[in-house]
Amino acid sequence: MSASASPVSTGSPGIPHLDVDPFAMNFFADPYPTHEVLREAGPVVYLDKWNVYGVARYAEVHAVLNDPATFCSSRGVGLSDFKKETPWRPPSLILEADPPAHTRTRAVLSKVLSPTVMKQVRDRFTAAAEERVDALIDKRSFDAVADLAEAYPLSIFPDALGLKPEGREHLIPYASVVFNAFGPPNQLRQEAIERSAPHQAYVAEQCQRENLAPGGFGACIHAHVDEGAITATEAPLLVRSLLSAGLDTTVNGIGAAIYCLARFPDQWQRLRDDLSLARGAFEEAVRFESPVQTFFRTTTREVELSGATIGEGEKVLMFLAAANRDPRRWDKPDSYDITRRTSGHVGFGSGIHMCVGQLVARLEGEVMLTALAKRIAKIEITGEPKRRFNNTLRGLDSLPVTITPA
Ligand code: OVV
Repeated sequence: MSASASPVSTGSPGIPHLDVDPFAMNFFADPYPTHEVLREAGPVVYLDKWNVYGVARYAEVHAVLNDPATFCSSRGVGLSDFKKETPWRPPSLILEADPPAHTRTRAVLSKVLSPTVMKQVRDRFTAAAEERVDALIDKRSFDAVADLAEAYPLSIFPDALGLKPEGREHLIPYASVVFNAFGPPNQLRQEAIERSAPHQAYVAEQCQRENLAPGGFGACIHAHVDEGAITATEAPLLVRSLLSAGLDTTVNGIGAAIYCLARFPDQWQRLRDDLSLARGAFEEAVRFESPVQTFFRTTTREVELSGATIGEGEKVLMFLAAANRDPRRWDKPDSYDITRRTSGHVGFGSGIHMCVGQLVARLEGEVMLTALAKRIAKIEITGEPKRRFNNTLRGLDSLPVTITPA
C-alpha cells in the first residue's frame, strides 16, 4: 500500500497527503495494513482520492466525536455535503442533525430504547435465541451469516418494532443502501441508490402510524406525538431511523462475534467456562471488527486539530475501526480478548450521537452468545468465509461452520 507525502501547495503544511482509497474493494478485503499507514502518517491526514481529511488514531477520532459544534452532523455523516448536494433521501432527524434539533429527537429514541424497555423484551429475545440454537444444533452444518447472524435479528427485531409480516425481505437491502450511501460516489453507492426505489417505498409505508403494531418500538415513537415531544410529521422519520440502523448493524455485530469465537477457540472455551462473559465477548467483537467502520463529520469553522489546521466546510473521515485498534490506546489491539476492558471503544461512536440503540444490540449479542455457549462445545469454520462489501459496514456474506453439541 502506498502512502506518499506530496508537496501540493493547496494543502495545509505538515498534513500528509495519502493516495489510499478507503472505499475500494482491495481496502475492504484487508483494511488493517492501511489502517496502520493512516495512523502512522500523522494525527490528521488528507486523502487526495476524495478530497477529505482523515483521522485514524484513537485520540483524534474521540476528539472529533466529542466536539459536535465544530464537527457537525447536519451536513451529512457521509462524503456528501448536504450544503452543496441534495441528499439521496430526506435527512435523518437524529443522525444527520445537530443540537438543538438533535436533542429533542434523541431524547425520544433514548426513551423508546431505554433500559426499562430492554427488561420488557429480554425474555422474548432470549427465547428466540434458544429456539434458533435448537434449530442450528439439528442442522450441525450451516451458514453462520444467513442461518444465525441474519436469522436471529430478523426473528425478533421486526416484531419488536411492530412491523407487519409482509415485505420484511426489504429490510436488509434497505439498510445496505443506507450504509453504502454514506460512501463516495463509487459503484457500490451508485448502484445501491439506483436500485433503492422499492426498498424506500416499503420503508416509507411501514413508518406510518397505522402500520405499526401497538406496544412495539414504532408505536412508542408515535405515542410521543401525543405528549408533544415530536410532531406527527417527525414520527415516521424517527421510525425510519430504527429501520435504517437497527437490523443490518446487529446482523454484522452478531456475525462479528461468531466469526471471532470461531477463529479463537481459546476465547470460546473461556466463554463456555463463564457465561457471565457473554456481554463482554460481544462488546470486544464490536471493538475488534467494528461493524460500522467509518463516519464523516463536516467542519463548521476553521479548526486546529493536533497541530493541523482544517478550514471551514471540510469533510473529516473518522476511521472508527482504526481507532479501535490504535496501539496508542489499546494493549495487544489485534487480539480478541473477551475479558478486555473495552470501555471507551468507538464501535458505537462516542458523545452526543453515540448509538441510541446500543442496548438493543448488546441485549441481542448477550442472549445469543449465552444460548450458543450453553449448548455448543465447538464451532469449526468448514469453508472459505466470503466477505460482503459495503462502503460503511464490515461483515461477511457467508461463513460455513459445523458445530459440535455439548
Ligand atoms: C446510525 C444510523 C445509521 C444509518 C441511519 C440512521 C442512523 C438514521 O437515523 O436513519
